[in-house]
Amino acid sequence: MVNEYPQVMTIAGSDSDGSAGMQADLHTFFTRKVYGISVMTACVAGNSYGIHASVSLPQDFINQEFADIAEDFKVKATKTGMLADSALIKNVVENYQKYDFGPLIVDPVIMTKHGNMLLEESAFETLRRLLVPIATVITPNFYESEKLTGMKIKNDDDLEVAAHKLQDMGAKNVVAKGYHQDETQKKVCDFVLLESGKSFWLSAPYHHTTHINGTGDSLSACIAAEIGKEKGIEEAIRTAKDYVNMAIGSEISVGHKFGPINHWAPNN
Ligand code: PXL
Repeated sequence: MVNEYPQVMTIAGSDSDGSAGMQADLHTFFTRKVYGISVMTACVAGNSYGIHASVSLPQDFINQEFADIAEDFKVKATKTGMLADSALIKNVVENYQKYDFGPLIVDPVIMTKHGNMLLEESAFETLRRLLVPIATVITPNFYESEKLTGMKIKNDDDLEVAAHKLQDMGAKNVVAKGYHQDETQKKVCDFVLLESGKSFWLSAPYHHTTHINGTGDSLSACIAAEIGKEKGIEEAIRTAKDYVNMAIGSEISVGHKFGPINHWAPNN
């Protein structure tokens, strides 16, 4: 009996403060009861005040990470996070296509919530051309939907149009996350467009908290985890929205400023 236990992979950057990136993915995998495998692409030095340095890992090293995982494990679903630059995106796409790592959930990470860039602007086109078309599920936030589609999104109708554009660009299923910058808003509503053409809105309360680091990472990681357990795509997306909503709603006291979400909350 080899490789029976569901294994799910993240291809992402390490965030030294543990709140986002690969660490948030692994927290999510752990609490969703899948075994987490990780290809590290980059490392970010930071804390709850912000990000202060970042480096990309050498391509040869990343190739070896992929080869070692492919040789030994049975990955049932994969997600991407921070891919830093164009060369790294190309390398990751080549490696993903070389092996069988299951469906791909793309979190098109461009910028942190606090304005630090995690993807070079010159790589936006590579993201559009190479990664969006192979996404089983793509989970852009509001800003990323604008950057990927070139649209200015002003309302719910625009978000629906953006989701359709992303599907036209090749992503099979789209979770276009809604606006959440307005302190007075009561809800955060995400638009979901499935491969079948079915679409619906998912809404959750807006939480007044500074502890939202890792929200997007955890949403896409939870979708990957559920798909890794052979749940359907719609169920995986609904579970992930509930999971992240509960994790945002139950603050843990870590760090002085912008803290993490609470990955234990959904299991309490
Ligand atoms: O949450 C986006 C994100 C992704 N990946 C890394 C990060 C962050 C945000 O801080 O540090 C490595």
